[in-house]
Amino acid sequence: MSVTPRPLTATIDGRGELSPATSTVRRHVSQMRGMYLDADAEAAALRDGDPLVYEVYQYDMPASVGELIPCTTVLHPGRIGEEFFMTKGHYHERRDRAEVYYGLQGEGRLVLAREGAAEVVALSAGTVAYVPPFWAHRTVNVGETPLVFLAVYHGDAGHDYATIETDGFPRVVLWRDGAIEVLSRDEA
Ligand code: M6P
Ligand code: ZN
Repeated sequence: MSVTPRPLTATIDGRGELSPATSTVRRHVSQMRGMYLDADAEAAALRDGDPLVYEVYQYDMPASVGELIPCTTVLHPGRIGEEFFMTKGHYHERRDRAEVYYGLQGEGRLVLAREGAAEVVALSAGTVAYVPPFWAHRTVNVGETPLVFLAVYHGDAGHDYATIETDGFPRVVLWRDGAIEVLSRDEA
């Protein structure tokens, strides 16, 4: 039985942690096996202490459409080979659910994909980004400090990671020849 939430206020501290939070996710390279292009670099990172890639601090709400779930993500700086640290990325299980991101710190990219189409937009402090229904979304930290952002999405949206694990994203964001490059995955 779902509980009707009470009004809530929460704070986001200087490192991006939402408090109070009811769930926390910490993803290391080992929890994203196969998602980076460079398998040798991934293996080296796993041998070299399995770095923490990102943290998510969420205040869970009932899984119904009228609810909104707030969460913050702290995506650490780093690379696996040429590829910048990134989130796993997901579609919403209910594909017609949208999401809003608000950038708080750092310099990143939001990669969006739908049926072969792809868009990559900048996400930094002060950016409001709208993830429309039906678009898969992944964030990438292209800077040297943590990328921190707030996300708000529908209570019943759900996360579909399996489709991304199978299909991947059509764009990759790399550090190549001294510059940030966005390339088609097939040509990278
Ligand atoms: C954002 C939101 C969350 C998501 C998080 C990490 O904060 O979209 O719903 O969990 O990013 O991304 P992912 O779930 O793809 O690892
Ligand atoms: Zn989402």
